[in-house]
Amino acid sequence: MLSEKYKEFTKWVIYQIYPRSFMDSNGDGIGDLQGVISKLDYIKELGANAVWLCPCFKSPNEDNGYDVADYCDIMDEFGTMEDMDQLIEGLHSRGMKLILDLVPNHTSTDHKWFQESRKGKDNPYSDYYYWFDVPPNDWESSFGGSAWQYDEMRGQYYLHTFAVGQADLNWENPAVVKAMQDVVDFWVDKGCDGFRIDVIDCISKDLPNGQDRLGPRIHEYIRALFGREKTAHLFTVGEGSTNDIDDIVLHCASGRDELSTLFIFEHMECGRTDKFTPEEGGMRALRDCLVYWQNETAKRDLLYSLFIENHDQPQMISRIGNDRDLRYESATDIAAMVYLLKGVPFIYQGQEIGMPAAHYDSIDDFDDVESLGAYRKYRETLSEEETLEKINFGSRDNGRHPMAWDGSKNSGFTEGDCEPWLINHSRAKEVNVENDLNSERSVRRFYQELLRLRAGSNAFLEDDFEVLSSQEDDFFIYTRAAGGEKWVVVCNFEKEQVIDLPFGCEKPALSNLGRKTADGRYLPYECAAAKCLC
Ligand code: TEU
Ligand code: CA
Repeated sequence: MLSEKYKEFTKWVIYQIYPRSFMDSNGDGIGDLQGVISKLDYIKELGANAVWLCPCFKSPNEDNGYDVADYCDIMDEFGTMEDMDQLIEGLHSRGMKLILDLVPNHTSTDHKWFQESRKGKDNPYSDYYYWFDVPPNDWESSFGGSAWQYDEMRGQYYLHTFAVGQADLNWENPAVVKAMQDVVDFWVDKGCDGFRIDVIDCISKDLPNGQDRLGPRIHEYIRALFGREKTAHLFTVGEGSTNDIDDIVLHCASGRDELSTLFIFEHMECGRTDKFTPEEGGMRALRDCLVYWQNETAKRDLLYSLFIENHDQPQMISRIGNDRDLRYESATDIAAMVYLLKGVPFIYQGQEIGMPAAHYDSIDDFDDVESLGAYRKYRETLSEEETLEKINFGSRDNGRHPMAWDGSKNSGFTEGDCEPWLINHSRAKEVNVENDLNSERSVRRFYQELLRLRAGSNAFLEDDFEVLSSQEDDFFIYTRAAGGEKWVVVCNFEKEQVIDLPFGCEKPALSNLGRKTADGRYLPYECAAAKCLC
């Protein structure tokens, strides 16, 4: 059984916002906090009760805010601290929570700590980062090239696991631990209810001798941040890279005083062999992956994070569904597969209108530092056309185009004459909030109904989870139950087929194509959830 605290968190429904691309309030082509404030009712009406904001702190934006230059100040383009206070107030007055994105592994090289540190070995900030006369290993940056960068001023190399402008902090230095605790406390005092923690598994390193990137002191550092009296109530979701259940237990078991949950990314690989290469059979793969993690986390009373997309991933429906003529069906079917399971739902902006992946014919239309690095790498061996195919398939920009609110020139994202900071989504004229709401088949209305159903019955929060389909089936059937009430969820895959059930059911309370019965002939990507008569 989940602990009481974790069970409470399964009632949270978290809407993830990429502020740069969500809503621009002042016509400069860049989304901002006032834009977010103007859409709080839109988010609440969806059925979400929490917002996770991707980093909104001062930053030169080499990696769109994941290169923080001041953790306790707001990015100029996004607004001011007054705007942030107003946002917190706007959320809390609606009974909603705020989750901020903490980036403890690295700072921007513009951060004062780095600017001081590079001045020399006797500077008080000297040991805030990893400095070596000669790179101690051949680690590569996640965005391509060496992870070691020579700094002229200091005359030494520093470590950057990500972009050159993202210098890794040295957590071995107690002053760094203290500084990051102060950042957390600053935001807790402001009313922040939780954190998503960027690459949390990276913060401990085995340098200079170790070859493993994941160092031995990780648990100690996480507790220093979140195992304190002041922080124990927070909801914390770590972004890690582990798929090892024992490792996840050590981070997330209740009583460890570390994290509430970790994102497990295994299902992101469904429908691809690597980030830039597609693979068949994605729906089956997604089902099997979800089943595995439901069972493993339930056995260990871990809180699981239910997510389909985020700002680092192209849209799932384009990878494993049919994002052309069955876009509505696949978007809603995948939502039913995932969000009626046990865990905390996260919904990424645009997912609620079935936004597909975008497509462009020129590399000039891409911005993301990872995509540009991958482009250079693939271009060494592939043609321009083959390379662009890969970049379109895997680019992080897919989820970062301006949110499409309507079909106007700049999709209702900005009213100014400025071009949006990133080119409009290539399908924004067709797929946008206005069109979705005007359609008989609205993905957003389906999400609303789904979240209402989920919030309305304990069956969707408790442990009881049973799978009725087999791995050979091209559909997914599972049940959820609590307190004598049992629900069945049926999600068909690509083929039209008859699906039988071993028990009778009420008329489906949720269905993407208006089904009258839970069993019988299912169209491609048709789904239903119904109360069982057993
Ligand atoms: O991403 C962490 C991470 O490991 C990425 O390399 C991720 O696997 C990649 O984006 C997938 O393509 C986090 C943030 O979510 C990402 O936006 C940042 O760029 C990165 O950390 C550095 O802060
Ligand atoms: Ca703006």
